[in-house]
Amino acid sequence: MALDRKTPNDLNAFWMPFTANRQFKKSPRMFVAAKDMHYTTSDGRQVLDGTAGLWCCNAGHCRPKITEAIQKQAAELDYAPAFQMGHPIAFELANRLIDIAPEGMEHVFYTNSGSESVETALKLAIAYHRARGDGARTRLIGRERGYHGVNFGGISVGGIVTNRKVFGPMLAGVDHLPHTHLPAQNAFSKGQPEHGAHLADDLERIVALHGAETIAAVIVEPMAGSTGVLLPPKGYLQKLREITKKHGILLIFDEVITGFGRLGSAFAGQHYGVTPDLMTTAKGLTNGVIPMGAVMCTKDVHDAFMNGPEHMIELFHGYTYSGNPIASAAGIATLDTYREEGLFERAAEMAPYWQEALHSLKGTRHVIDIRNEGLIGAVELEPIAGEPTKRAFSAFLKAYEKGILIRTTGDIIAMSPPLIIEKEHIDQLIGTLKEVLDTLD
Ligand code: PXG
Repeated sequence: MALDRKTPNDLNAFWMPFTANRQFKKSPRMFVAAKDMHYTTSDGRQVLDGTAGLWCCNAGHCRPKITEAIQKQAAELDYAPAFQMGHPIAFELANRLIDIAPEGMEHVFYTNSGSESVETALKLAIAYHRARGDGARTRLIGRERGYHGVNFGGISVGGIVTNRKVFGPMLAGVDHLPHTHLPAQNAFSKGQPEHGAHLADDLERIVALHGAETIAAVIVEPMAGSTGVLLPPKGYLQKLREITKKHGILLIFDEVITGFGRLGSAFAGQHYGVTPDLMTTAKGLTNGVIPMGAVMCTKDVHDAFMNGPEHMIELFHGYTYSGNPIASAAGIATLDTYREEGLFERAAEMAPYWQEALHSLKGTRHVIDIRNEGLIGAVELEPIAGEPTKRAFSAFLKAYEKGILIRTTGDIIAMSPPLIIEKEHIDQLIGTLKEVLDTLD
């Protein structure tokens, strides 16, 4: 399909998110269709999706069940409020989510994105303590290199400097754990690295500094995706859980990327055997097709709010589109697709092949580390001296020309293909990436 408008000025109005706008608009890369593992470009090429869109199309593209559910719902009940009114499928989806969530998660609060899920979870954490008469617990602890979306709460607890430094002072009362990247000890680890569980002990230092009675919650990605795939060292998450529990601090897992099968279990909480008090999700919840997020929490968190007169609203928070009917229909059809096709199990089955293919890149030019877990992989490149990010961005452009879609962050290439990926796709993805790296300056 040709683009309707061809002059560069026609691309001007859309200020593209997280994009080198000027570079893009000089030589645009346009997708016009997608099916299963592939995108079709505006010049008619097939591009293998090595990233499941932006880590969200876990079941692949244009899956019939999801498409049909959206079409049907749009024709039947397009929109209905969720403030003081209900519609059945939002409840049905919540129950379905709890069915696959880690043991102990019992309630679902709907949002429209990962960023909103994070804001919701942070607010819930602070309000939870207040509701229990522990109102001094307002501090939030994030982690260096963490990504928790782009809203003010999320960038405050987040730890990616480019996402923070130009936006002013942000939330007060935030502190950060150290990140878990120890390349000197852990480079080229397959799966979880051996070293670094002790980094969780830094929480004790933070507690000693501020006083546990001022801390509401710790938020971490169980496996940090956006920053370039940093895995939790063995034992690290267990320690975080122990220390938070000991001090009455809520633990929030940001599962926006790790949720819905990416690691071979429904959620990272199950994969790593650690259950948080709250978890944030989005992306794979609707296969990325309709914006939707969800925060899940324990009975303890939820029930703390359920007091006072029954006619009173218990939590003054929510979005116009919380539990939107079409998004809910997409969510149910997505969960059906995951279940019917056994996609979480499939991710686990494919993971060893993925790991070996990925680590076959060891020794390739520029490669200084390779990391993997489930159907996630990262290849870290030696940056060009004085020009950080340039080498990986060149790799991204060349890869696209050669028919594969990868993501880069800094000088790290990240991949997270749809869970329907076949072995020959893995071979193509990794083989093409090797060709790209071999010919890169
Ligand atoms: N938390 C985590 C852990 C995320 O990865 C968000 C929150 C925010 O979600 P929304 O829906 O508001 O974008 C994310 C999003 C990338 C990439 O290539 C990662 C994200 C989004 C876009 C690109 O690493 N993660």
